[in-house]
This record gives sequence, C-alpha cells and structure tokens, in this order.
Amino acid sequence: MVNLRINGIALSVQEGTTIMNAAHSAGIDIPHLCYWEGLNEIGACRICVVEVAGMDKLLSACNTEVKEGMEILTNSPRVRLSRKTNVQLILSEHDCQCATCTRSGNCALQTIAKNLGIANPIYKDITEKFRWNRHFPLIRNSSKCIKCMRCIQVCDDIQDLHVWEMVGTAQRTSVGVRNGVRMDEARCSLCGQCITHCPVGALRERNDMDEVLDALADPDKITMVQFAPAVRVAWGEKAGLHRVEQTTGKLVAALKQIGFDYVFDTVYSADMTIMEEGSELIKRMGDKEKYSWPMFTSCCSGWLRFVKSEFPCFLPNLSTAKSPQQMFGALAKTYMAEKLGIDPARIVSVSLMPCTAKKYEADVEQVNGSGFKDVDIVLTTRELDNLILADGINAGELKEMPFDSFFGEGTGAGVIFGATGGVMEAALRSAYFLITKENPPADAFKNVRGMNGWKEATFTVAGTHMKVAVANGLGNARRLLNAIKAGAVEYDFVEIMACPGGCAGGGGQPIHDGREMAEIRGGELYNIDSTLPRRFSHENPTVQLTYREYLGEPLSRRAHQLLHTEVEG
Ligand code: HC0
Ligand code: SF4
Repeated sequence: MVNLRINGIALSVQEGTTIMNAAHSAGIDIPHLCYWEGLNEIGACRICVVEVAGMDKLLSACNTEVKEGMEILTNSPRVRLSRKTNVQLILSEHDCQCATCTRSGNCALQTIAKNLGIANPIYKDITEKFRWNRHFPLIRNSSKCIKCMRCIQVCDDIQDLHVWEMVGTAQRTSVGVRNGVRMDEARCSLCGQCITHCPVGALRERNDMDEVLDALADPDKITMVQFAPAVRVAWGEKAGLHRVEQTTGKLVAALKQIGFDYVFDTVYSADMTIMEEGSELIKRMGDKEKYSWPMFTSCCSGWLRFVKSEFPCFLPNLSTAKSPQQMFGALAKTYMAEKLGIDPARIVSVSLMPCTAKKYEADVEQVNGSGFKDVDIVLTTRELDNLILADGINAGELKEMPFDSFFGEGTGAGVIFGATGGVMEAALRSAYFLITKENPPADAFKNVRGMNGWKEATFTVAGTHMKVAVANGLGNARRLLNAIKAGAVEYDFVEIMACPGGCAGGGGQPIHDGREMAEIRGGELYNIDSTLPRRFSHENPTVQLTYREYLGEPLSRRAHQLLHTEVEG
C-alpha cells in the first residue's frame, strides 16, 4: 500500500493507483476532459493537473501514479489558474453555439467551463448588442436571448416592476430595458427573478468567484465566510443531494476544503437582528405618536431598493436595523477581530446568499459601520455551487464539520428567516418574551407561515393587540402599500420579502427550469426549526455573550453604530 495526503486528507491506496483514482477514493473528483479510463489516459487536455509538494511542474492526475509520502493539492491557486487558462484556450478554438448543439446539456466542455465560472471567453471578442455596466450585479447578454419573454412576464406579473420590454421591430426585435434607460438606472429591485426564470444564459448575476479565489490565494488575508439561512436548503440541489443529505455540516466541510479560514452562520446574526428589531418595535410602540406606522422589516435588499424607488414616503417606517448579512460583517471586523486578535484590515468577509440584491447591499455606504467594508464579497448559491464543483468536491462524500466557534451558533428562529413570514414569526417569539419575560409556545405565531402573497394576523401580547402583515413578491407588496396609503388597512408591523416565498425562492438560488422551489425549501427550513434545541433568538448563548462582552444591550450606542443605519435611536 502507498500512503499519501491529498488536500490534507491522509489515505492509503494500492500501488499503481493514479492520482485521479486516489483522489476519487477520498471523495475528490478531479475535473478532466480527455481522460477515459482504460481508453485514453494521455493527459493531453491538462485540465486534471495537480500540484505535488517538491515538484516545480504541475502533473496530470490521470496518468501519474501515486508515490509513498506524496503531498498533493488538487485546488491550490496554481492549479486553479492553470485549469481555468487551459479551458479558456480550448474555448478559443471551439464554436460555442451550445443551444443548437446536440450535446448541449450533456457536454463536458460546457459543464467544465460553467463549473469553473468562465463567464466570458477572454481569448474571443464576443460583441454584445447592448451597452452594459459590467459592475452592476445583474448582467444581460443579448446575444444569448431567445426572446421567450419570461423575464418580461415575471417582472410585470409577479413583481409589478416592468423593467423589461420588447424593443425594435421585425428581425431586430429583442428584449431591452424599458424606455431605453441603462440597466443601472432602471427601477430594478435586483430580486433576480428574471435570472431564475430565463431558460438560457441571457441573464445572470455578476460573477465574483475570482475575487474570492484571489483572497483564498493571498497569504496575508484571513477569509471569513458566512452563509444565509436559505442557502442551507438549496446548496446541495445541484450536486443531486437528497434534502436530508444537504446538511450544514457538509457545507461547512466543503467550505473548509475550498480553503476558507473561518466558516460562520448568518443565522447567528439573524438572531442579533431579532434582538435589535424586536427591541426597536417595542420602543416604537411605547411612544406611538413619535413614529410612522406600521414598522417595516428592513432585511430584504430587494425590498429596500423597491421602497426607495417606488414608495419613498414609507422610508421613515423602515426598521433601522441592518440585515443579518451586514450585522455579521460589522461584528466580524470589530468584535470577532478583537476576540481573535486579528487586524481587521486583513479580514476578507465573504457572504454566501440566495440573493442577487445582496451584492448591491454590501456596497451601500450607510450599511458599513466597522470602519472597513463590512462584507467584501457576496456570492450567490449558484456561485457557491460552482466553487464546490470547480474543486471537484464530491458533496455526497463530505464528512460533517462544525462551524467555527462561536459565530456558528444559531437558533430555529434565525433559520426560518429564509422563508416568507419567518422574520415576523421570529420577531414575535422574542417580542413576546421581551414584554412578558416568558417564552410563548414556539409555534404560537405560525399563522404567518405559508405561500399566500399577503397574509394578516392579530396577536395579543400582555393585553396589547398587535396586527401584523406579511407580503412576499413585489406585486403583493405594492398592493399592500397602496392599501395602507389609502387607509384601507392598518398594521403595527409588516414583513416584506421581494422574492415569491422569501429568500428560499431567491434570485440567486439554483435554477430548476419551469419549477418554483420556494415552498419545498421553505418547508425544509421550518423542519430544521422544529428540531433545533433552541428556537428563540434571545436564547442564543452567543447573542447573549455578544451583548455582555461587547454591545451592552439592544439599541445601545455601540449597537446603533454597528448594527443600525442610524447612529442614534
Ligand atoms: Fe435572506 Fe436574510 S433571510 S435576507 O432572505 O433577514 O439573502 O436566507 O441571509 O441578511 O438571515 C437572503 C436568506 C438572508 C439577511 C438572513 C435576513
Ligand atoms: Fe434577496 Fe431574499 Fe429579498 Fe429575494 S427575498 S431580494 S433573495 S433578500
């Protein structure tokens, strides 16, 4: 037997085994193109190259046998760069008319280029018909548009935003931005629903994978990654994992294999959000005249863009609490940096989200409170899946790993943030406690669950009646806001999520053509909540510690500086 290590994993294999097969036995599938076992093991495509400690040259894994004591890396920065460059070179000689190719959808080159996140062939000059701001989080390549008009339908009928329209006549008919404005000037919420409903690759998010890979390759940087509630119930779909197999522990293990230094959970900061937003609601209710009603949740970045452009009159009604993504970033570069004794300037804070609008949110100046950019890079669930696939990680084989201590501790209340009604339910669970000093039954507020676009409920807490509403999908949000404006309805607290079904159906989630997945994924979030030992945000021991050690109490001056968009309450 031969003993060796691959990506730090120790293993023992038969003499004569190739690196490719040894890696496979450790759960790592090294990407390859020309290799066919027993037929073609010539290492010609140079896609399966790996780095072996002590050797200058990269070796092809398909035809190199293992040797005793070998230390092999299948995903080092050199390997990743070489693999990507080699695929780019192959593409430069390839006629990429995939839609009309009989192998489309079953093509190794197409798959590998996609898994490696190659969005534009750099050795070819593809001329697009429309000018586009490539920094904008939503990108459209009109040369791939098939004019199916799904983007127009979802934006008009579901989101009621009307960003797209048919432009031109006869042969020049195409889809364009309404009124000929530039995309970054359109009233787009960045919900990304046009992307998840596009049957081809004409619409996509900005690809930020390379920024993450650069950070991972930089020895001066410390990489911290958080992942959102809704990512945990979708990340394994691409790899074909059964719902019960796509656990958070496996995702932590995948992120560690990719090379992140710290893996944390956005659910921790969702619990922080509840403490701040719940306290804010109680404070506002104690001084009703001073504030505009109802109070709106403020954690959905698509909804924030929508309210700013469509209903600015409601801006004072928004909770000043930042989203969990941003709370996490602010605490990572202050409290966490202090605790770990790290210079915050060295931290690269990466966020894995089911959302395209979160890419925009991280760049908004008012949400940065740490003195640095609180969240440096946001990847969608689809980009996360590509990171996993690009490194040949076999998700089904991963051994569960725990989050890094201690931003990994979260409660069921934080988990359900990812489903419509979840933020409201989590807030009510803790508001009840903050008012009465007793926990309600954990499922006391379940009336706000479900896929209805506009839900209402009334609860009585310590003799106070509270009327709440929950809307998902921006068309429903518009109807609800118009009804409030007209005086037809009155509420105390309203949750709005831009995507149908909430983040579970977010615009950055894996695409299943022709199928809405929000209800299934949302149901899974409620299952997780029901099985967790803690289901109330105020019971999160890390949240309690954060207040004891660092913030004092909810709505304190420091809490305002880091966790709210207003420095004073
Ligand atoms: Fe969501 Fe969130 S619940 S917006 O949908 O609040 O994206 O999942 O991460 O930030 O937690 C998205 C999901 C989040 C945030 C949380 C909130
Ligand atoms: Fe993003 Fe979630 Fe809002 Fe959709 S519902 S825009 S995924 S934050």
